[in-house]
Amino acid sequence: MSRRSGVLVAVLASALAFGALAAPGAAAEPGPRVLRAAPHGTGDVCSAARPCSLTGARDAARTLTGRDVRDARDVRVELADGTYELTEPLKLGAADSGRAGRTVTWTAAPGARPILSGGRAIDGWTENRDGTWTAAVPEGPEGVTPRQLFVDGRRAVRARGAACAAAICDATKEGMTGAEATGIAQWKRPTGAEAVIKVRWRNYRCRITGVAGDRITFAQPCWANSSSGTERTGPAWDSTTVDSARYHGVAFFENARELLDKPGEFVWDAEDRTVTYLPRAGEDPRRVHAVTPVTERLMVLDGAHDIRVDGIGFAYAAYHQPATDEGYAGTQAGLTLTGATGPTDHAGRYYTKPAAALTVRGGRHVAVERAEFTRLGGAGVVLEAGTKDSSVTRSRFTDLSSGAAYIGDTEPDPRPELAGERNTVAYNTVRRTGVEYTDSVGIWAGYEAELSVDHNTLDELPYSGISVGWGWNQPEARKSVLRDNRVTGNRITDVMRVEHDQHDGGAVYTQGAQPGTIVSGNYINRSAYGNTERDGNGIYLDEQSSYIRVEGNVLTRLGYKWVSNWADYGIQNHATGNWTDTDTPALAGTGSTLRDNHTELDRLPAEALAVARRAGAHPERAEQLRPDLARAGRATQSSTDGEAPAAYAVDGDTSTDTRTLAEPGAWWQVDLGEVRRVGQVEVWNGASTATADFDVQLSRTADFTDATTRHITGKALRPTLLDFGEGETVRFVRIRLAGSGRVALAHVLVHPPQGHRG
Ligand SMILES: [Ca+2]
Repeated sequence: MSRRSGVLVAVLASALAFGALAAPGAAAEPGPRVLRAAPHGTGDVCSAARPCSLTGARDAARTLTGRDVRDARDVRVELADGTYELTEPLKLGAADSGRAGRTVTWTAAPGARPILSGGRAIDGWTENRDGTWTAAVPEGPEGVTPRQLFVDGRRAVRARGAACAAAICDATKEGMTGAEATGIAQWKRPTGAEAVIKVRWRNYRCRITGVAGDRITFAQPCWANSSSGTERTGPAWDSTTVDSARYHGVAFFENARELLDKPGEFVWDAEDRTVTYLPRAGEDPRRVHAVTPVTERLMVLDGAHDIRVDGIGFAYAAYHQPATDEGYAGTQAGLTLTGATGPTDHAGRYYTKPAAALTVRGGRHVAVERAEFTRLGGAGVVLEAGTKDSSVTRSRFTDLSSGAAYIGDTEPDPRPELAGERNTVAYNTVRRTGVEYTDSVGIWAGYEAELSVDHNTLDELPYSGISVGWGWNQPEARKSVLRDNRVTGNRITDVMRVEHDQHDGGAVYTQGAQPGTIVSGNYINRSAYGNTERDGNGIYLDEQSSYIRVEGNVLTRLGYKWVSNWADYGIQNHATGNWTDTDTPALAGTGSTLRDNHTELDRLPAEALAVARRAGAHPERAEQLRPDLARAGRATQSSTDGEAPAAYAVDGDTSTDTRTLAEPGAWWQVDLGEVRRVGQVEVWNGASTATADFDVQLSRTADFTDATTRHITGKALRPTLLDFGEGETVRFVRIRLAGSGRVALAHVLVHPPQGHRG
């Protein structure tokens, strides 16, 4: 194309875009004014041939939204395909908003998948003799301090070492011991490393600042905020600090050259300004595309209204706080305690949210649709500071260091303009979030009213799935704006994953009195799968959660209670018409009820399967339960300790446990009544007394002379699964200790082979 015709096309396109060719006097509604942006766009024409930058398009849009109400038009900014590398966020405010009922839409051009990126490429890798690669990291204007590294899109792991038990890494308010035993005393640069600690639902990460003999000290205020006595968390919360009795050691130290020993790990050296990476098989230093997140927020809408953000990707946004001396003193759900001082408060009003790629503050009618959030160092999206009537829908969140969506604020009784109201999070897919900050949740909401969390799919999460409400019954929090929230039709699978060692959560978690709130039609399958602690609840109405209805949910394969309302000050909660394969003790909340629930199921009825399949962002298959032959059998055990009879393992309720006396060869068994074909046995360990190092025996005869025996080393899980393929033809199933001790079991299921009725 000649230069001249190119200019002509540009002029035509821009004329079309501005609607200048519309027939004079046409009665039809004028179409939107269209502006176009591209990754390398410049100037202010904003046409297809001469696209603008993002800020250029924003500034051009300001002149088009119409200063005069009669002149108001919709404006559409179309982003061409490609990666928009941002060194600062794209900021939209009141001046960038739709006026007089009009909307400003930021959208992907037809067929395009534009991505806003906060990443910086790390290249110029050189190979070292030991097989690692090293690259120099340039000083960026905002300081490039790689905390995450993505190699060809795949997250590398900050080099991490082994766990260190509390007996060695003994923590106090001043720091901890263990420098000698862990080898840290000999590390070349221990002050680049962090200790990663998990206590119950909390996660802590503090950088080492000094090593003296066996003693290690940490950055402040990180360590002080991770310790007891701050008076800035709940009164009972000092039982979950790093210096508490519940601290059980360091999960791992990370980011030291001495820890770099597994393919896919990297280490950042702040003194040399280098990244060193141990490549995975098949990676070539001349060809890989390595990216580190640098820019913290990619899009910030502050005081904006009537804006749609549609079809845009957000990648490689950073979250700087954890790399500073603030570190990451996790309080709950991905929020942290920051600052060396702060108001005394027990209700979590001053906790700090994680940084998010897309931040909406004080928004009105902001709609985020079909966005893709991936490979982030922090969270996906935050709607806060009184954002109302706004939504995040049909978006995908994958591979995020923190949670996907944080909606609302932590002030229980804000001024009306600062209250979060009528927001919607619906039809999103949240998968593998909380990769680094394992206390974070998929979708969090603070003090919201009329919030709808509907038909989201959440999968593979370290802690709770959806968390709505705040306050822990503290006096500061009892008067709150929480009300009329809806958690409906979500599909939540594989949450509270065992390997992350975070406890005391659930697929759906609530706090606070929330009149009019309903949790219904959700499909929840597998929480704390394999854990032996009392943790992985289905729907967890924690503390003063009150006036919440739990109706028509399907809850299967849970580590603990299908619904939990343990506090007598969590009042008037009502669970009815739910389907589950376990049972739960009566709700402890004053005036709370369990009524007409379908419990202890070993098959889901068609109605429950239909609810399960409908849940989530897309219809999906639901896991049918397998028939249980043990349920109709006769259970016995070698002895019984107190009120813990053998029948508790075949009662269909994982919250009741059997228990024998401590004795040599203690056993529990079930007689199926007749010879049956057995394809699988599930052993669910007792919740408070664990069974370990035992044989599972299948036999045709009561004397077990012909038994098939499998030995399990270590503790049973919840559950330990034993597969017998096409099946063993047997009548008795026994669990027998190899040594001396107790057998304590929550549940033993005996299934026919897949596809058999037994
Ligand atoms: Ca039981």
